[in-house]
Amino acid sequence: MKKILITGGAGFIGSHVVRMYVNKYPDYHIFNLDKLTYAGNLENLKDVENKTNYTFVKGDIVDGDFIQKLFEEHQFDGVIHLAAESHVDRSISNPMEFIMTNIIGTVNLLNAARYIWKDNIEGKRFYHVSTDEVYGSLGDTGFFYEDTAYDPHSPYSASKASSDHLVRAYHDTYGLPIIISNCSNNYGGNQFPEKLIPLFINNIRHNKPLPVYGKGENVRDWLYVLDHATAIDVIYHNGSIGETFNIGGHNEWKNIDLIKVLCKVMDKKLGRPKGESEKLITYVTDRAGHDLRYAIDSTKLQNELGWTPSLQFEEGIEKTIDWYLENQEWLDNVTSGNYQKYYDEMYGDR
Ligand code: NAD
Ligand code: TDX
Repeated sequence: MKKILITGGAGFIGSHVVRMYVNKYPDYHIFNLDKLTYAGNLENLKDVENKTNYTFVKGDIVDGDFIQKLFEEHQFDGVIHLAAESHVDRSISNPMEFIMTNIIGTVNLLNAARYIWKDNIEGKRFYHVSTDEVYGSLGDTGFFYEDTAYDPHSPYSASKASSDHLVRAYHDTYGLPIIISNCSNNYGGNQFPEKLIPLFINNIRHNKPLPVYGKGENVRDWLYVLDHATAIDVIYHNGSIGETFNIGGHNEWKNIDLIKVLCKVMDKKLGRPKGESEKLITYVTDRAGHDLRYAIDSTKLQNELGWTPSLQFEEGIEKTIDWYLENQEWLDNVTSGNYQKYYDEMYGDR
């Protein structure tokens, strides 16, 4: 039985990847390693927690000794590395956590994989999940390609860029069998409501202001989270060692236009008069170093590995809103306590 370590599996994207792997590959044993920060939530995985091919391990990737022992004990055949501090605004107020987890944590995993695979790399894989934000910001036109030069602007994207470079360096220097993907903005169920879409769905639900940064003119390329999970699966199994793949939906939205769609669909779902939720839109101080536009060209992934996104945005956003409305208890649980304190610090003066 192959042993696959998925890091950050209790988070948003990780939980969808863990579920897919546990159900799709009964001949793999999936180990989910997660520190359970504010963003990690085992409720996301209730439906797979009793499966015989699944094990949860609580632990911190920053703890190098612990990681080394874990790898020695289980002799993993593959790693899919998603654990990270992932929210740009938090990286602006507290960069150090991002440096520790995203950079040091990644190097600890690379060192441990290098150590246990030193005599045999046959069939082994270290898959590093990264973001399009490493490429920086685009103007009104153009796309990010796999060979676009890195130009990160936030502590978050700089820490992810740094981890990408280190992963590549371990391939070039030590021959570690790595693969990297850089994906655009994900949306879907189980996303912590600090990111734009679940935050605004939750605020509309509570009739709270919708804090639009700047003029709302920044553009993001949105991909449904299950399409990202499918891409990870295809790349993990069929991508060539040492390669990078861009993942994106060719689905660009100006923030303000996307927010208006959210408001319209929420009005319909909540039985509110047309235009009611839009009244909650509040323009606030822009995010520092706010990237104007992200747009991914995923032609390589489509041509070489045959992956395409399965959902149109209109369908995906409707499914997403339905998920949050059907899982209001999940939303209430994650928005209490710790999160509330963070929220007040973040938006209290805006
Ligand atoms: P998330 O914040 O929802 O989840 C991160 C998970 O990592 C959490 O479960 C958390 O507990 C865990 N974690 C954090 N620090 C840890 C540590 N030190 N040790 C062990 N576990 C730790 O993030 P996400 O949105 O699911 O993103 C997952 C990955 O995908 C990240 O690497 C992120 O950079 C990348 N990514 C995200 C997006 C997006 O739109 N969300 C897009 C492209 C790439
Ligand atoms: O309250 C808000 N108001 C607002 O206008 C928030 C939270 C965001 N925004 C804007 C900022 C961005 O232009 O919405 C856009 C999306 O913001 P986020 O959801 O914070 O995502 P982004 O900064 O684009 O980064 C996301 O995509 C790439 C993820 O958080 C990263 O983890 C991923 O790597």
